Amino acid sequence: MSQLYRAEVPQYGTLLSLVAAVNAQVLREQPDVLAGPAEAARLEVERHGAIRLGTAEELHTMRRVFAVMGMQPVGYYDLSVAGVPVHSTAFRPVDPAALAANPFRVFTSLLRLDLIEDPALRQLARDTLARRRIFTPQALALTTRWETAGGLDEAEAEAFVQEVLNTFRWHRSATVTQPEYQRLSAAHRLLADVVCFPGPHINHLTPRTLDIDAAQAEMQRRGLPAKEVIEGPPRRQVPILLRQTSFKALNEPVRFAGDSGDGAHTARFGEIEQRGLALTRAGRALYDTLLQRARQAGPGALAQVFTEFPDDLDALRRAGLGFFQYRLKPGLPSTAWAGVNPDAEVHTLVDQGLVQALPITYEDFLPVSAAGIFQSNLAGDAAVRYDAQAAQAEFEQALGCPVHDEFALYEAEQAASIATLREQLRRGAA
Ligand code: OOG
Ligand code: NI
Repeated sequence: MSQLYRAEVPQYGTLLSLVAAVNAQVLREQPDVLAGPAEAARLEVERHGAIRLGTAEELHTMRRVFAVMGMQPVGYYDLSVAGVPVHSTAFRPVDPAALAANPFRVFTSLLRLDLIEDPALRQLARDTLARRRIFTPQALALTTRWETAGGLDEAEAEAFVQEVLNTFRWHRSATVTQPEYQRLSAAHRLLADVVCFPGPHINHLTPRTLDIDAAQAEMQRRGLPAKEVIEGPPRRQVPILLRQTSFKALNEPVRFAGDSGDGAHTARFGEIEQRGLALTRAGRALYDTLLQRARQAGPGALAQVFTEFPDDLDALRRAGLGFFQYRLKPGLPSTAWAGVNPDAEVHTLVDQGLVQALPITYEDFLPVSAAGIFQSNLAGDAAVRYDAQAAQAEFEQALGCPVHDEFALYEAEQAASIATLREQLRRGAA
């Protein structure tokens, strides 16, 4: 997919090379910046991407297809509150070993036709979407084979990847006439993007950078049309959650159906992200409160408002704001923990110098930031307001299963590391 996108969107290649240069510079200056060898190994492959689907059936099949690749739906994001008529999840690996090998995630949105007011337009969208098939028959057959046989052999797996790649390609030919495109686009540009094409083209890919401020400056220096502001928390000593910025979508030529003319569409862009510590529910609540306060205070208030958020790993851990993996400090002689209470509080064990706390990286997304990324790529739209409710139950019904609760996944990872640690201490102490 990365090769495909680089070929189709040349600016993405520029973005990759500038991110690699910035990361190399950071690693020269701060060799210990990554949590461990697993983090370092995955840095080069680390990406996320995004697609937007039109129907419940498409989402349902997409869930089956991603399952073949070990990717499961995590989190529910309601973007209607930000004027974008979709709700979303992220497909990603969930177990720590799979995440360490390759954490590729796909932010997947489903159009909410219930938020489109004009019934005739809603019908046009529904009818157009009902006619398209976004998966090749071979992709569907291989997905079914994986489900029934419990796996694919090497050749089938290779064929599966090639077939599924077709779903994410860009199509120059729209499935609607020019006047239809214009009606849909006038209601919401996102509606046109989802409805008017034969498939859910991947609309961006996002490498991970270790210094997003430097990468943003470098985008501007190299003439990429960068978004004005970085979404998410401000720059800090200890990065938390996720910071993101993008270059704006390209204007791409489109041919409309039935010889109704040529035009242009903007959908595809490039993004960069910097990931940091996964926050507990308490940490996230503090983040949300401060973010809201900063937005009310207006541009430029972010850094000042966030001085209230502890910016030191020990403080974050002691305050219960972040998730950590705990492990025995490597290289200690086994006599070091003789007489240590295996059930002592982990913070005590850290204080005694026996245990290390490694920050767990945030693998998910942020709804306010995602809305900012959407908006900056739907150029020129007046802000739309929806009087909508989150609709997680409907989303999960379309999906065919509940989404994972992201907090529960981090909590389980932290708890498993503590259980292993206590087991080791018990054995050492015995
Ligand atoms: C998805 C935008 C959200 C992110 O990184 O938060 C996103 C889209 O534009 O379809 O990718
Ligand atoms: Ni993104």
